[in-house]
Amino acid sequence: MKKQIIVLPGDGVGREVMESAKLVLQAVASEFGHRFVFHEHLIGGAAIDACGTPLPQETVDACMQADAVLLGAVGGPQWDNHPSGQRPEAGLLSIRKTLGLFANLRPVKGFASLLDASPLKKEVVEGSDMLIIRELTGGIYFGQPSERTNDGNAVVDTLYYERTEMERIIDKAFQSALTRKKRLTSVDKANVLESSRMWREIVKEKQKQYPDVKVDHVLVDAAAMKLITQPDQFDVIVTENMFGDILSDEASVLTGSLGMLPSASIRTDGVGMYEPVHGSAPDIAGKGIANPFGMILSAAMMLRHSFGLEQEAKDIEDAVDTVLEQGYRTPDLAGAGERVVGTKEITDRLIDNMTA
Ligand code: GGG
Repeated sequence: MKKQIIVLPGDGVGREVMESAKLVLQAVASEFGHRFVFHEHLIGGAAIDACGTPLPQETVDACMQADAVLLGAVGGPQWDNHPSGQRPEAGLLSIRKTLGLFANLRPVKGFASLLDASPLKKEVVEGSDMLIIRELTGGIYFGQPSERTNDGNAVVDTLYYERTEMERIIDKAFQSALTRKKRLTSVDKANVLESSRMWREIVKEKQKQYPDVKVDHVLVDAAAMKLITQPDQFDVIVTENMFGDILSDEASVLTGSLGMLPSASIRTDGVGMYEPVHGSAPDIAGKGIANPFGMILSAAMMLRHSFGLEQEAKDIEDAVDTVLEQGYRTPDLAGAGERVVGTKEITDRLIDNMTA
């Protein structure tokens, strides 16, 4: 199989973890006789510096032609209050919107050997396995106006959703629930927000089409608490953009580190984009110690969802499991008695396991 993959390393640790994902994919390609051709393009702060915009048109054009897109991370303090007035994150939001990637799938599954890496009690974390589905192209991250008003003394952000935007993500969540335990938790803030009341109405309407799926409605504040006290209550969670962003970062505590979580941003058909849940981690960028597993597991999601390469994806996931069982850890996961190594070494050990 030959595939054209656009790589958007972005900023900070994005570049470091992307190198790891490319090495792993090259190892998969030679093991299974595939050809993955990587084309690198700019996004985020790196694109602001080079082109004055966080999302150059040539990056958009390349993504539209691609078989899949891999993204590292965007952002960093050097672009806060940048003279151009541009923010790196605008590039990420814009590429998601432009490609129509409305469904962000964030699987949260702990590796057995990382039970001790979570600050939560082992009996709480053990067995947690859920899929958070985050709406990705609407809500308060996109609504207009979003600006300072009243001579800078007031501010407005707009939470705007079209009914159809809610319907398609909720439908996707019901379909995903059917492939898992047939349990769906819809998270909203329907006691306060009109948008959440419409969201809840739509979930109830859709439920009629999926009678085999058991549905719970949980307010976002209660969901935040239950996520880390009773994670076994959840299988598929569906929620709007900002709630999903926050809850999935919180859920990473179950896996031991935010660096462990992959994600897939997809649409009904067409190109998908795969990126770790973590950001650019400016505090550790350039030190060679970033955890590459969220990025590598995102590459595995790409193989499965965009290319239908189930065995290849599983081999990567198994190799992550094995390297962790062998005791290798990046510093974010480290505990007593483990072999703490950097990004490059843990990637090499993972590849050794895949090709052994
Ligand atoms: N790899 C994810 C990333 O770079 N996150 C930084 C960020 O700004 N995220 C906002 C979002 O995911 O909506």
